[in-house]
Amino acid sequence: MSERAMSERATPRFPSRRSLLKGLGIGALALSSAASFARRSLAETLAEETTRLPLPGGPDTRKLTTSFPEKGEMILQRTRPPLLETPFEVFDKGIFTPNDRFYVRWHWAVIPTDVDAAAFRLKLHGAVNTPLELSLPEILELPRIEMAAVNQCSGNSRGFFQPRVPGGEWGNGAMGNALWTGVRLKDLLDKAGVKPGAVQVRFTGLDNVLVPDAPRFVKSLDIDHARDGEVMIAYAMNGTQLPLLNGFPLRVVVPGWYSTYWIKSLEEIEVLDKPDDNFWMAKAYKIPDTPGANMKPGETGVPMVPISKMVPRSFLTNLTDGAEVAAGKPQPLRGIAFGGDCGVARIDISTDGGKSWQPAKLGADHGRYSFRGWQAEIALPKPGSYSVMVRCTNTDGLAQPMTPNWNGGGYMRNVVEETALTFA
Ligand SMILES: Nc1nc2c(c(=O)[nH]1)N[C@H]1C(S)=C(S)[C@@H](COP(=O)(O)O)O[C@H]1N2
Ligand SMILES: [Mo]
Repeated sequence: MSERAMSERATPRFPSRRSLLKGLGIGALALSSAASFARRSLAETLAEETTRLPLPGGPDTRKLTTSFPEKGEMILQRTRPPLLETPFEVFDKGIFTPNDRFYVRWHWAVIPTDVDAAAFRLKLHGAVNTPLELSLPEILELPRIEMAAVNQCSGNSRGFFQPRVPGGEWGNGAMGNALWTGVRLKDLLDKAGVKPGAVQVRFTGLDNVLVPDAPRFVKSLDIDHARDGEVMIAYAMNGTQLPLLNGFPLRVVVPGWYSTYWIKSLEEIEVLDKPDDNFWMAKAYKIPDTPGANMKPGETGVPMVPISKMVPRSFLTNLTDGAEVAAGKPQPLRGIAFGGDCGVARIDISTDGGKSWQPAKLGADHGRYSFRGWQAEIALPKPGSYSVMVRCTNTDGLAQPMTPNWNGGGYMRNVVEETALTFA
């Protein structure tokens, strides 16, 4: 029996939630972590098919895997802890990225492989009047919000950096868009009563380090950000419970910010009365404090700041690099875009290297943090090679740059994408 079939058949550990969820419109939210790991050997996992994903200097191909619980075919970057990339063609199929194709990234190898939903408690403590320990049913009873938002790794597209930089060598598939359902972090903080003098809120998940001296992966947000009414604790993704690998049973969603802050399998929220100086806040995930987080390779003395808001991006999804299309006929183009920390104002297309641009038609608006579809048509009368450029300008007036940024972390790439086409 396949792993998917096994996990679908497994008995939910928490059957009473069904009545609780009636009327919430989340029928499939089973609140059980029935995913199963390690049914295949590592060799089997590694011996699967490959896909083309050329990076400057190589490799040109990546392994595909279907061996991870609750996941369909994914690009295998690393087995343990799992780094799974969404194959790019998935983004052509819709504005929402299906849960079983949503990318996966964990820092440390000890990740939750089974969560007892009935015993699970979310703890909220620190600089609060009343520390809380909330069960999942208690959380499900709180006012519920829903929001479409892009989850993108800070290092999405890192593999395209030149010169290359160390880290997860992602193509463009370390991103995804989902409809998140959950509760406002603000409501939880208000329930506990934040004490005066609180400055930040720290999130810790169920994952842990393998070597005892390593710093657990924890991240913090400033108290005002945590209380903005948009930061949420999500228990559902695209209408069903979170896949275990994407943070079952609860994860932080920080709309418009890079996903490093979106702590998965959230177990603990701590209100801090001094700024968090742990490794992951003070040392890691720092970017040059320059426009576009850009610096020169080897440059020294560049002031660094924590990564935060996302920047606009756009992609052509119906044609891949090197595709052959018919000359003299209208050629439909379509794709996806997002504004970063605000909406998409416009998408423009160029077939002459950026000299002239034509506007694309925007698809349905699912909110400013969501992917937005776009469509256009080009007609190139003569056979030859052309490249199609797509540029997003967000509602703050920020447009994608024509030249790639560079920094040692491989963060925040958002150069205008170019797709080479042959018209024959
Ligand atoms: N608990 C926990 N949460 C985490 C991480 C982690 O290692 N542990 N990694 C973060 C990073 S860097 C990314 S890119 C996203 C990835 O989210 P996903 O796996 O659901 O796509 O999770 C974030 N939340
Ligand atoms: Mo990330």
